[in-house]
Amino acid sequence: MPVFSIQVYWLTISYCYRMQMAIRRISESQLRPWAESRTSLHREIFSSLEMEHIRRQAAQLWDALPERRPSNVRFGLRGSLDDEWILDRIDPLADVSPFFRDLAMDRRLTSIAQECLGGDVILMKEKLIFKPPGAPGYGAHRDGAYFCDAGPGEHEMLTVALALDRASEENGALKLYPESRRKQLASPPGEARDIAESALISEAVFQPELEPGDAVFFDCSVPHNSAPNRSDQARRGYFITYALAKYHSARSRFYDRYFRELAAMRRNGPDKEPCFVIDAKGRKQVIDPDKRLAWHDCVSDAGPGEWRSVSSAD
Ligand SMILES: O=C(O)CCC(=O)C(=O)O
Repeated sequence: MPVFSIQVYWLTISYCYRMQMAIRRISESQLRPWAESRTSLHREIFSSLEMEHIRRQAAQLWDALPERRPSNVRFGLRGSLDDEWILDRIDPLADVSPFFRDLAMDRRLTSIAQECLGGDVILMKEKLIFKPPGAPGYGAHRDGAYFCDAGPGEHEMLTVALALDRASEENGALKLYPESRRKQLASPPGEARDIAESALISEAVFQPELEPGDAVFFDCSVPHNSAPNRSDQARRGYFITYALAKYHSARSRFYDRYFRELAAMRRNGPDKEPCFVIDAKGRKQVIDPDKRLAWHDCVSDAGPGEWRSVSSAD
């Protein structure tokens, strides 16, 4: 082998080694208690039988919802790895799906949320992320940067990510950085609410592999991100955010702003058609780009609404 090639070879090996060393993974057993890390992992909250039913309900809801088009801000619109626009989530869904509303209020979830937050909670927001094959990852951010305007402080809300499908590194499982939650981390240009990916490169990452029915809880100060789904199956997760019950109008305050912001972005943004959706059977369909909807047309009559609080007496 010529000397030059040997040098390149060693440089490559040592670079890869350094990058490997730079990624510090926190294992499940190393995860600190909630008070310290504001992150907590719970296995098998729901049984496999229950999860089968929940997955079926998710598939039916996705295929049944009308108005599934990019101008409907209820659906998350994202650029796929193939450079196409896809709809990858429903946010919110409690007003159109009694099943998912009841699931978000299930005592097995709310009791953990109450214990973590130290008081009664309300359902502040929820979304069903489908993350079909080829869907991009989510950029690094703290939920607090997006949610705090609704009232609660970042330690007065938490998000639970309930796995509907197995979540792994390959299909873009959630990555959390609990040890970095108090750090000032640089933002990327143009979005002060996000965190530059480069700021997290040497931070300790907690990326639990989740089985359906497992859930990870984290408060709104914990930085997180995820990679694209590079597998050939969807990686669905139900992300539910609870807030302390004293912020009883946090839900409507949050969604009011969220819908307005998204509607403005989609109205003024570049032409996003054609747009595709992957149906529950994995088939790709083009979405008909007909009339645009105003944000208030996108939610049912009940609207995202305000929700009764869940008290320990429930
Ligand atoms: O589902 C994912 O891949 C990540 C979602 C996420 O980070 C979020 O919704 O805040």
